[in-house]
Amino acid sequence: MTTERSIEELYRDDPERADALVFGRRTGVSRRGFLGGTGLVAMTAAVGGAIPFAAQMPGGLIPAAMAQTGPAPFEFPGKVAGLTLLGDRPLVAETPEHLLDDETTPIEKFFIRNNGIPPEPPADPDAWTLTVEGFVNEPLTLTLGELKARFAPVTYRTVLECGGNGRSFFNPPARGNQWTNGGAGCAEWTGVRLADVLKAAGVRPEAIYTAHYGADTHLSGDPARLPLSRGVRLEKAMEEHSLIVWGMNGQALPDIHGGPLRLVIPGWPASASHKWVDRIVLRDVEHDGPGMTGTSYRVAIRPMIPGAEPEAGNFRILESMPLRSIISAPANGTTLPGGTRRLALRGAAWNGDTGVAAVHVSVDFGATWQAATLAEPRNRYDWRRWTAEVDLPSDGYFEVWSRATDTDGVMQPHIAGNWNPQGYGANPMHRVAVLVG
Ligand SMILES: Nc1nc2c(c(=O)[nH]1)N[C@H]1C(S)=C(S)[C@@H](COP(=O)(O)O)O[C@H]1N2
Ligand SMILES: [Mo]
Repeated sequence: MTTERSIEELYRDDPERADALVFGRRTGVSRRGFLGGTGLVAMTAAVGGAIPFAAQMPGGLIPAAMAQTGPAPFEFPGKVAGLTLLGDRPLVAETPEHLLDDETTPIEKFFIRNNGIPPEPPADPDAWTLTVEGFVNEPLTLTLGELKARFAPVTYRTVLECGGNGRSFFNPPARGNQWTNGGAGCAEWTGVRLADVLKAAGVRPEAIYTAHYGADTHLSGDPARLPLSRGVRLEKAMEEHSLIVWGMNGQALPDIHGGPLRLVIPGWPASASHKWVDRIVLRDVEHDGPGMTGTSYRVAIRPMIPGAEPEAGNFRILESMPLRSIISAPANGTTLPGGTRRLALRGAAWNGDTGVAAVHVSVDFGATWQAATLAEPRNRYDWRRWTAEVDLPSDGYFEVWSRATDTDGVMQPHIAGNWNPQGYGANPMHRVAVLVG
């Protein structure tokens, strides 16, 4: 099979076929950039330098330097200009990996994911109400002011990550926003434990699932339709890190992030972290709101053929998020002065319900790996920041790869596996191109 040969061999033997194999004569490729011309020479010219470890590059991997198009310009009050706009109705914008370089993701860099139209900000945030009902002993309606007064406040730094994060790495492309790794951020969330509020309402023994409702409206303008309504198993809702939140990074929760009140259910798809939350219903069955059924937030039970028609009954709801690592410095496409032989790297790694045990980096397409130094997480569901220094043997084109290992010893894969129609769970190693000289 040709895919087992190196890119260099492929290009040497049959440049045209190599281009077809590597860059694909298929429609999905345009979003990842297009290389005109043929051969390793053209590839070298396109990336602007020699590829010293080209012989080790696995077949079928497009050089990271070419695996992208320029970001769409993005302007939004309170946000930096460098976010990548993925959609404007509803508004969706991700944080490029190099802007996830802070210990705690600042609000101005935090990704945005709306499914509908946000509500008008209330004149008096403390008058916002939250109702808890369904399988509870005593339905409860509390104002935000009462929530703050009645329950013990807590602050955790936890990752909020869109269920579709990494979707753009699927091949063939999966339906939905084409997130790279930036549908995630790690912020300090202040609020009260969801468990405390549910207990105050009295959880009945039949309750097994939550359903979340908010004040945003459907894009169609139809008041009878909900933009999104997801929920989680009761055990997850009762975890100590599952919060009802009014503060983000020490400030009042911004409108765009669900202010004045939202849920933060860390480790699970952020779609469960309902923004503008005003009602939580306890159910005796799994929730069936928009975003809970069909192939929405669902992954294949039996692995399916990539691109195939989904088979009814072969899907389960996505719960704990997959393992991911990013290189936040240097940025993809960085040029370093000729003669640079040592390079400092920074990044972050996180996963869903367990934790990160290690991060390794490679500058030779995974032929050799070196361990990064990990900072301790502040609390469960925090990300782990990492640093490393690597040697570069010469001038030329390099790719820095990062690969996390979780506390069960499971690593990130080279490519996005377990293809599913709406593209959940893609967590390949992160790759950043650098050019020396
Ligand atoms: N009410 C409401 N809550 C919502 C959403 C939404 O559209 N409406 N989107 C969800 C999804 S899919 C994600 S990824 C996160 C995004 O949170 P952020 O915009 O604060 O980053 O909010 C979740 N909560
Ligand atoms: Mo999401």
